Amino acid sequence: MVIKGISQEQLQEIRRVQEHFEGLAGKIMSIEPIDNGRINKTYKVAISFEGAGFKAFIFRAINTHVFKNFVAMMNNTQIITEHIRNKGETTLYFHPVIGELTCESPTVYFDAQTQKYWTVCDYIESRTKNTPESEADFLALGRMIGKFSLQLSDLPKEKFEQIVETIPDFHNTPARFKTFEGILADDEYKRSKTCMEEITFLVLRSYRADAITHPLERGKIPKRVSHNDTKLNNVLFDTYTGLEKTIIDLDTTMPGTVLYDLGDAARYACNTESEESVEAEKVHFDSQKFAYLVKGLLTTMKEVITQREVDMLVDAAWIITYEQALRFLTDYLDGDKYFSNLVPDENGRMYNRETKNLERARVQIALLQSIEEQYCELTQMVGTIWNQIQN
Ligand code: GN1
Ligand code: MG
Repeated sequence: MVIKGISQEQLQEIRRVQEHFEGLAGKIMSIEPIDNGRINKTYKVAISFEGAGFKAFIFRAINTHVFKNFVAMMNNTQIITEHIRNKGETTLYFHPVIGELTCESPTVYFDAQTQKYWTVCDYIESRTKNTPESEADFLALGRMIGKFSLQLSDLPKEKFEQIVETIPDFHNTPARFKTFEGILADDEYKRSKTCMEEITFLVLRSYRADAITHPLERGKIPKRVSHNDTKLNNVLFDTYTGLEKTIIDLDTTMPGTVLYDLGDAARYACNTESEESVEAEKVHFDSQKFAYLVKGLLTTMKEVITQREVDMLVDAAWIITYEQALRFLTDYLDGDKYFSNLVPDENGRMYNRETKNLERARVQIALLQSIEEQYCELTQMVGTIWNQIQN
C-alpha cells in the first residue's frame, strides 16, 4: 500500500469510511491527501477489486464550520449531478452510505469516533490545472462556466426550487460589507491599526457593493443556478483531448447569477500573480486573458444570456474581487477563523502566519485597482467580442 503523509489514526478512519459506503468493498492500494482547497480535508483513495481492477475515489471530510447546512448541500449536489448525468454528461457520482443512516443525509457518513462527516465520490480521470497556461485554458474555463449554467438551465421548476442557499448571502456583497463593519467595530484582535489603508480603500468603494444584488433582487438579471467557486482548479480537463470535461466542488452551487461565476473565474485566473502571492505590487489584471474567458462564456451562452448580463461582465469581475478582498480582510480582523493561515516556512514546515489573510486581501485590492484602471478598455473589449459572436 502506498500512503503519503497520513498517520495511523487517519488510516483507520479512512478504513471506517470505506466500510460505510456502498461500492467500496475492496483492498485499499493507495491514499493520497489532496491539499489544494482551503475548506475541506480530501484524499484520493485507490481501491482494488478482486477480478475487477482498480478504481479511485475521493474521500472528503466536510468542514461543518463552513457548511453548517451540509445536509442541504448534499441534497443540492444530488439534484444537480442527477440532472447532468441524465443528459449523458460527465459529473460527480456520490456513493450512498450502507445500512442505517448515521446522519440526515443518505450520502454522508458520520464517524462518531472523530466526529467528522464524510462523503465519497468516484474520482474522474482527468487533468487539473492550478494556473491557466494558455489561451485555450481561458477559453475552456469560460466555456465550462457557460456549459454548467446551460446544463442546469432546464431544471424542472420544482427541482430548481429545492435547491437551497446552503451558505446564506454567500455572494451578497452588501451583507459581506455589513459583516466587515461589525468585525471592524469590535476589533477583538486589535489588528485594525495594522491595515488602515486597506480598510479605507474598501470602505470608500462600499457604495458599489450592491452592483449585482440590486438588479438581481429586482429581476433585472435572471436568477440562474451558479457554481460560485469557479477557480480553474475546479475544472477537470480531458487527459487526451485537453478539453473541459466537467466542473467539480459543487458545495457552493446555489441559485445565483452567472455573473458570480464569471466574476470569480476572472478574479482568480486573470491575476498575473497567484492569490497567495506576498508581492501585491506585482499584481495586474490581464485584459487579454479576460477577453478569452469572456469569449468562451459568450460563445456557449449566446442563445440565452441577456444584454444586461453581458453589459455587467466587467462589473462582475470587479464585484467578486471586491468581495474577496472584504472576506480576507474581515477574516484577518476576526483572527483567521475562516480561511486557514497555515503556510509553509522556508524549510517547508507549516506555521500559522498572522499576516496571511492581510496579504491575501492586499493581492485582491491590487487586482481591484488594476481592473479600475482598465475599466473603459475592458468594457469596450466585451462589446467588441459580443458583436463578433452575434454576427
Ligand atoms: C474558498 O476552499 P476553496 O479554495 O475551494 C472559498 C471561496 C473563496 C476561496 C478563496 C466555501 O474556496 O469562496 O473564493 O476559498 N469557499 C468557501 O481562495 O468559502
Ligand atoms: Mg471550493
